[in-house]
Amino acid sequence: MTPVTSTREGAVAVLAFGEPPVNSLGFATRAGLVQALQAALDDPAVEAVVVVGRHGLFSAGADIKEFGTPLMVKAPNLHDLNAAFEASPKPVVAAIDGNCLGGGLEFAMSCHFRVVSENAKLGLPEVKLGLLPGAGGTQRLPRLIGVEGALNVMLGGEPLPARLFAGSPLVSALVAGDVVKAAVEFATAQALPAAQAGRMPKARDIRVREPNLEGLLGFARNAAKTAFAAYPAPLRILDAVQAAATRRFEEGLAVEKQLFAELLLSPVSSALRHAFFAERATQKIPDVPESTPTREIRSCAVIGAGTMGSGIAITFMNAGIPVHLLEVKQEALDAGVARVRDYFEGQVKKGRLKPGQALEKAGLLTPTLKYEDLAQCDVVVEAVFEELGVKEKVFGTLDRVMKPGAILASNTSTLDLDRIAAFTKRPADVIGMHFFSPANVMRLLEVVRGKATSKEVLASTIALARKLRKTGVVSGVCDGFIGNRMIEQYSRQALFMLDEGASPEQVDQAAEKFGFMMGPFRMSDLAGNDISAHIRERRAKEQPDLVYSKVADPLVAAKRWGQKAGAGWYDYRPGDRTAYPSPFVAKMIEDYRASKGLKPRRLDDREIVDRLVYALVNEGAKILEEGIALRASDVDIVYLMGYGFPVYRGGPMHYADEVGPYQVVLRMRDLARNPYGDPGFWQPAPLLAKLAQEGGSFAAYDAGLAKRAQAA
Ligand code: T1G
Repeated sequence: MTPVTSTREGAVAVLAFGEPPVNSLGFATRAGLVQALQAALDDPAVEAVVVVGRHGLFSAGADIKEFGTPLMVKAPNLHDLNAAFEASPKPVVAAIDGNCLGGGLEFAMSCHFRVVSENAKLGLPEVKLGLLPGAGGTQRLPRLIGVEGALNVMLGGEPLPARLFAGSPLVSALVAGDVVKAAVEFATAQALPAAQAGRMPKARDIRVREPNLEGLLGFARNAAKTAFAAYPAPLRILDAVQAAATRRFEEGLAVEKQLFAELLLSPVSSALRHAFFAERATQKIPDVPESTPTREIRSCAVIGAGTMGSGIAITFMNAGIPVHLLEVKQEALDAGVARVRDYFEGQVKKGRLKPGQALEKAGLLTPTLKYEDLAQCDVVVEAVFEELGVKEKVFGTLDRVMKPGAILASNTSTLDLDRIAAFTKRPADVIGMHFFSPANVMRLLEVVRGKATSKEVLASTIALARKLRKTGVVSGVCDGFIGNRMIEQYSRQALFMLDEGASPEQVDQAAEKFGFMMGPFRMSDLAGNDISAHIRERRAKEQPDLVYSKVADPLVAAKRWGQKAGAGWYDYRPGDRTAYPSPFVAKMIEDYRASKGLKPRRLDDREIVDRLVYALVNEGAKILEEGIALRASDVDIVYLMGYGFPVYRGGPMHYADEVGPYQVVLRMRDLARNPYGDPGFWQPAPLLAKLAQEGGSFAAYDAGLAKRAQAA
């Protein structure tokens, strides 16, 4: 289908435009629209024009896939498109339904009138991509709805219900029902008479009236500097709006163009656009086409009512899926049920749920001590102790009890899923669903694909993740899958640096200055030092040659499990989550260094950050070449959504691309000169060394994925 078709309703030409999935304004659509408008202007029988998006929406804006390519600016670009429609001597009415976002709304604002469905959503989400509306939005929107409203739209970046703008020049008419029919009637009854009377409303002709401009902008600037310190776009939006309010339209447009060009080239925008596509790419599994049949999930069972189990139960309940929650002891079951109940009561207290809704959700929970009660559930998620013997018992029982076709999922965070699957006679139905704590909050779900996992079960689990409002990232089977395997190397470097002379707070501060939500030691105190110690013990047995610092052993001996124990790497005070540097820990580290004959040295922030981040990059490259992760961008999503990596840096692999694999490898050579710890670890992964040598990138590696999948 061509990007634009033109039909006639009496003297009104109706231009229907757009290509699936979101009618983005790529070159073909822009050229088609300008051509169709010109044809309408050349046709004496046409007196007015209506322009409408296909597929039930107007447009999601510029085609982000064109960014960084010549197509993005190829004439007619978005400015040409908007200028053509705004200059039309025949009135143009935009008929808006569904999403009308970004460049789509900028296009609509260049039309003379907008007839908008009451179900439509209008927005300028560019700020979420590290950009500003770059096709006149910063100049037209303040003219149509005022400075304050325009700032809320542009700084918030959210699609907003069109009814919020009813009564402003942005919405000429808010309608129910068929928006095209309403727009044609509006064109005939209102737009034409206005045009004939010489009143052709153009946003550009409206003067911005904001008596308290400086105050408003000053307040917004301070807020932006505090809340978005690492993001340049909000401040540039304020600069562009200031130009809209104080300068002529064309001058303001020139300011906007300049600021947009700057932001487009910024590393932050590159990172945010990468993250946008990376999240969507995770849903594509080369050998599991979208047409793969999936099993319907109408009910679920959760084994284990501990912190994870109750969090997983809440996750399913929030998605409206009934849950059977099983424990082996009444007391543990009661504690789990109480955790679930407290959560929903908390949601009511926070005003996120009405009491009736909370009751309805709570009604989805059926606690039980009997496996037989689970038999008819469509999926069961095991969340018991991280020990293979315990998993064996559970899966042996599930294999006996669950109906044929039930999906048997393990929430294991590190154990070998293939061995777990082998505890059953139906390994094709076994898969890993690794939730991140708190399970009902963290959006990341590692979907662990075992050797025997069927494509149908994999596709069903990825679809289930979406239903649970999670981003499912497929991982192969290895110790720690993607996230925990990489965090292991990150943590090893953190501990080595304590041995060598750093303090926990110094390492954490350096990491948090880089942008991590939490440094390694604060994160360990939150997750529980007992858990990391247990994994270290197991690993030390399974991989005796893996060098570890033992500096943390006294911490474990002293049961300083972290926040939950009121003491960990830091000291904590009752009711206060502040992490206070701990004299106990300082002495513990000092004693450990002495016992190893280590003379502490100064480590600067750069060394701390490079060792932490490049440990992730090097391990991530190994995970990629082993086929554990499908893409480098999948690894990035794991780190952005599961481990607090700064989104404005795009994830560890994107960050390595920004620095350049060549520079990363060069730096790793420096780090390998340090004799302490595990210099051999800094041997670049073969894939990383190859990219460095060939001037390649992880992004290019990902682009080659489709070809590799075909060749495989
Ligand atoms: N350009 C190109 N592709 C896009 C796109 C866009 N603007 N928006 C979505 N897609 C793709 C997406 O990658 C996915 O592809 C598919 O559409 C479905 O998306 C000059 C510079 C509209 C709310 O930021 O917020 O205009 O995975 O899974 O959940 O001022 O898409 O199928 O291959 O998200 O129904 C500003 C971004 C652009 C809007 C729909 N606009 N999009 O959500 O589907 S910059 C945006 C969204 C701009 C001008 C500036 C959402 C959505 P694939 P999806 P969804």
